[in-house]
Amino acid sequence: PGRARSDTEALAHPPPPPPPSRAPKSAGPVKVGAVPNRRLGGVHSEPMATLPGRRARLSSPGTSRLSSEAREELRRRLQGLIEDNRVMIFSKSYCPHSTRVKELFSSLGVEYNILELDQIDDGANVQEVLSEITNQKTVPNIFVNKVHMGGCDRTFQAHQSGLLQKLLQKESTYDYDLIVIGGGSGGLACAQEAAILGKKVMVLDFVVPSPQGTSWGLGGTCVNVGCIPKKLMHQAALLGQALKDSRKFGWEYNQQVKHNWEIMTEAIQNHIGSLNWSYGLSLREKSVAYVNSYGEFVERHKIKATNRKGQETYYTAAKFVIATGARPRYLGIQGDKEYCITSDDLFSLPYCPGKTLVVGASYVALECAGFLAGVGLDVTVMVRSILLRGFDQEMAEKVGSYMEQHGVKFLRKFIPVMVQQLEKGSPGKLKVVAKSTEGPETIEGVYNTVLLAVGREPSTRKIGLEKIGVKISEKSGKILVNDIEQTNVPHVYAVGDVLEGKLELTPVAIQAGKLLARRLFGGHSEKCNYINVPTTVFTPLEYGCCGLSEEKAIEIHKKENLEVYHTLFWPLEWTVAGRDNNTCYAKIICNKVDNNRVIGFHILGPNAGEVTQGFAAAMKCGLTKQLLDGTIGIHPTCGEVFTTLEITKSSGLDITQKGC
Ligand code: FAD
Ligand code: NA7
Repeated sequence: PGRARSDTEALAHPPPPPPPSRAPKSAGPVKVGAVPNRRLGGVHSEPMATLPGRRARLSSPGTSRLSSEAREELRRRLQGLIEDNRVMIFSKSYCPHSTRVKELFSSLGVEYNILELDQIDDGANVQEVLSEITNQKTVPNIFVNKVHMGGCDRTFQAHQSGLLQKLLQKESTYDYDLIVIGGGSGGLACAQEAAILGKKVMVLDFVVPSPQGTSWGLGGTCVNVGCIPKKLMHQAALLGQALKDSRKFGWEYNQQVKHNWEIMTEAIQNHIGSLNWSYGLSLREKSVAYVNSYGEFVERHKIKATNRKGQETYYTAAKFVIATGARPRYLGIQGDKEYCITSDDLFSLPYCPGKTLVVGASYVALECAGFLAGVGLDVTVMVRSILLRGFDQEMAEKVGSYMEQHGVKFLRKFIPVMVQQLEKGSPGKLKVVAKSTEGPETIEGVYNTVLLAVGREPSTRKIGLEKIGVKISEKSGKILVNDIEQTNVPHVYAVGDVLEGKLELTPVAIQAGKLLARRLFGGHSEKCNYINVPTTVFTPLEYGCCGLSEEKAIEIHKKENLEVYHTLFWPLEWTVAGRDNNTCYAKIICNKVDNNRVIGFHILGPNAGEVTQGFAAAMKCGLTKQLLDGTIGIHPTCGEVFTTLEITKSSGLDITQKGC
């Protein structure tokens, strides 16, 4: 028997799904094949299917209420269904001719997709546009391997003459089942999973050099210019702090302790090189074709791949995943692209950056400022408005004030307006002119390096999306997808940093990519859950969190429905070392009207990421304050503080620690 696939799956942003009873459900094998785009054409003579009293009306082309834009969009959707399905039947659930055709394909054991026009809101519009495409006004309207068969009679005639069987036998004319554009966290995860599921997969990955000329290998942002080098440089800074602490623990050393940027960078780059190599190997092992070329759509199912030498090759695929990530933004002021660097350049900078101005105040900015100061550099952060936008602001301010107390300077409410080179060199000298965001005041400063960390631009504007009609947000440039990461063009999907309104984190991209491949090719239905994703800001005082910030919790649940428990704490390791008491901080936000469920988890302290990870799993399981109180802590650790939280913020009681 054949298998009817849900048309809501094939239609991006479809109208409300019809009742589940509409599609005959039966098991069936079948690999989809396709032939080049040809159309038999011809007017079909079957009468339009009707039921007494339920006559479907076709609006005549002249009186159509569809705007030309909506008509174009609908035409694209239908074209997508026709191209993406081996057998596509436009039908009406009550039409006996449609039923006969479905029975025919079922008896042939062929998978088919149906769109029941009487069960969708825009059925009449679909029928109208279909008649423009096929010159056939009636249903059923059938396509086999992109060839227009006609209606019921013609399909049966084709079956009798053997034409139908011939059409069904045609193999896919696409080069690949799946092409993934972008070999970073999300793209690699998706490609490898699809290959494991037996699909023919290609990944294109190409790094456009930064304005400073930096480029890197396979693996995307995280491995090359993100999480990995960032955390390793943070570790370099932590070791500097540990060296200072170690004297208190009895370590004696006489050598002058200083940090060597070149040694650190070389070691980190070597590690990254080994990761690039292992990604390539892993793709080969799974028979994923890897092409080091820049991909851009030229047709709905065709991309152009341009390599470093400018050679162009064309590839086709049944489905595409866009995972092109994002790149650092520039300010658009005089001197920024010429003289400033970004995180794309910092981690492989061949010389110590020296006195550094970091522009921006989100987590990339503060993390970089933190480890640069941690390895002994003179660092200033220029903040336009607030620290760590989007994060809990009480925590953000604590992160900032710790950095300030440990040598990082903050220039608040200023934005740079010009960067000028005073001296060339490695590093050279740059003059920065900045103006206040609150008045006419301008200031000047001289730095060796200016690091811009003012946000990231999704890599979506130069990949031919406009040619195939994939919608992006005009403002952010990010791709709009539904809850199955499908764009408005049904065979094109997207994961990772390119997605509008989703978290820009490596594990999120990986999870979304893997689950997408399983849904597309493995018969799974699990969707990526973007709720309660934990994250950590690796600033000198690390900040881990999961769930809602206090501000967001108040906005969603109202202050009177919340109870916030908090405390300052002093990690045991910091006591003997003589480091700050009453600086580390733990806070949970509980929803009183939902069994005191923990909806926000926040910690400032050493190893915040390690602590947060386990609590995030507990939150996935519905963690409540009562469950936390019933959990026995591990002593002596930082995490145990969450099992003994007693003081509510609303009580106003003192949370400073008097002893150890
Ligand atoms: P990417 O990993 O960016 O991969 C996209 C790939 O596609 C790139 O290789 C790109 O060159 C390539 N590409 C682009 N266009 C094309 C094209 N047309 N053709 C072919 N290839 C193309 N996340 C965390 O979870 N933890 C962290 O600690 C963390 N730290 C970070 C620190 C920094 C400094 C930065 C910048 C990011 C950090 N992130 C962190 C975020 C994380 O790196 C990203 O969320 C993640 O890499 C996104 O994966 P992706 O697959 O969407 O894109
Ligand atoms: P974000 O999170 O977009 O933050 C950008 C920061 O840069 C933020 O502090 C902005 O201040 C600041 N900014 C933006 N434009 C300017 C100008 N013109 N002048 C001065 N300051 C500016 O970017 P990140 O790069 O830190 O991180 C992006 C993602 O990459 C992140 O989610 C990680 O997953 C990896 P604002 O608060 O808007 O005033």
